[in-house]
Amino acid sequence: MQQPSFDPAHTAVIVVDLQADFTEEHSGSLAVPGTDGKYLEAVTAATRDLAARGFPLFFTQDWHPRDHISFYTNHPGAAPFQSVEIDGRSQILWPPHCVQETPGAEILVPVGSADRVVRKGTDARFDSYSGFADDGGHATGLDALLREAGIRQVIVYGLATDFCVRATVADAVENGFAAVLLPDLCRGVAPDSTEAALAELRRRGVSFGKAEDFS
Ligand code: VGL
Ligand code: ZN
Repeated sequence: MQQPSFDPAHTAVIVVDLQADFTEEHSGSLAVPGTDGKYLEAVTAATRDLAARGFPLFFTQDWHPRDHISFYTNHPGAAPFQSVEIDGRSQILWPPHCVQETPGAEILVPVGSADRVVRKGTDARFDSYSGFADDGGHATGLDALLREAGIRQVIVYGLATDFCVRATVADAVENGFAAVLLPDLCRGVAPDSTEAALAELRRRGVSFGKAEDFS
């Protein structure tokens, strides 16, 4: 069904962290379950269709320095997926992933010359699940880019549902954008946190849709 309120002049697509290290297909260091070749084909096809409909594309890209705080290898004695407290914030320690200028950080969906890429997690001291701002409160520039483009609504999908998608969509709503999540084009790290993330986003007023709704 066409959603007439989603005018491409005011609606952008945000593809979250569709990067090699988060996929099984590319044997990523932090591969999210269900990220096989079929998943990547579905995301690529939907992204191409949405671009063809005139929706501007924004990509977020996890882009960490080697000494990033979220890597368990930078905390002597720590184990992967361990949760620790750092400066009063809870931080999950991940396997090193999406290191700047490495193949694991590459975006797997073709990025066109008119598309915008917003990098996050670039400051070694702060993690940044959200595409809008890091845990230190520093804006990535995504909000400004969307506003300059006259965007009022966003269509969001990508990886991972329970971390960067959840945080990015929550901040989009917080920043005043209407948001539609496409859950079929998202995959989560764990089933429980994925369910919780979807429930939280619904509570925050996010609507859920399918890519076909816009074609
Ligand atoms: C992500 C964990 C660490 C994500 C990024 O893209 O969801 N998860 N860094
Ligand atoms: Zn990361």
